[in-house]
Amino acid sequence: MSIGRVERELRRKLDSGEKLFFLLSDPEKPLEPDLVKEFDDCGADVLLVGGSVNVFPTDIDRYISSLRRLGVSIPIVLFPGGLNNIAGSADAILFMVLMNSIDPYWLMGAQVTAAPLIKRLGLEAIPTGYVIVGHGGAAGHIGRAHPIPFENPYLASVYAMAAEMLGFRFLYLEAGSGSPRPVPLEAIRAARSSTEYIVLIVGGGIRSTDYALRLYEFGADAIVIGTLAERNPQAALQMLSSIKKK
Ligand code: 1GP
Repeated sequence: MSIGRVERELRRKLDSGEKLFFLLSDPEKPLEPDLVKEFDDCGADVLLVGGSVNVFPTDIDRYISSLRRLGVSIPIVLFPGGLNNIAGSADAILFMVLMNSIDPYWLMGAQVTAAPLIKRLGLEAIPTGYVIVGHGGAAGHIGRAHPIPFENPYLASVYAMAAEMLGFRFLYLEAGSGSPRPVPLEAIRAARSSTEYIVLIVGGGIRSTDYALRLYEFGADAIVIGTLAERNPQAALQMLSSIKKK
């Protein structure tokens, strides 16, 4: 499968040494379009939309068109919490396998059901291994994950190796939205040192700029910020500008 426009642009930025910042907006309680515009103007690289149980694709399309009307130009990538999160007005979709789910639905059932829809909508699919670490939050619960324990971060390496061997181009290590603890640095190191080209995304419970910067030092390519942007947008904007200054 060829690499699409969104992924190409992200890879170009990574090749030039940039650290990527993904803003997450949950369409059930979306970030205000004006705020998303501020993040866009400050250099956020992607707006992830999704992760919701209680939305229809039409809600997501309406949200995206309100962002575009305001001049938000950042790539909008779906981060699907289920088939109900697949909306045609996005630029791309993280086409994910929840690698440590114990439920065949999240390992292959959802994907085979979603694939023809994604094709019909003409969405760019970004093949992504999704791995729940520690707390896991709602994603871990809905996805029936068997999380990597916080105490055994080295286990991230075996998922990372398998992801790369299976041909995933992205790996997303997820502590869960609103997690009391983020993914441990050692898990990032373990995943990074056992892979060659995979784009490593880390999210869940990231609250401080110091920790965000350390995640990149340990090998993350992109971090995802949701809760902080909702609760303390100024702190999240400051985090973004510190990351982009480095
Ligand atoms: C959740 O990784 C994302 O899927 C973001 O988590 O809401 O804790 O920033 P937070």
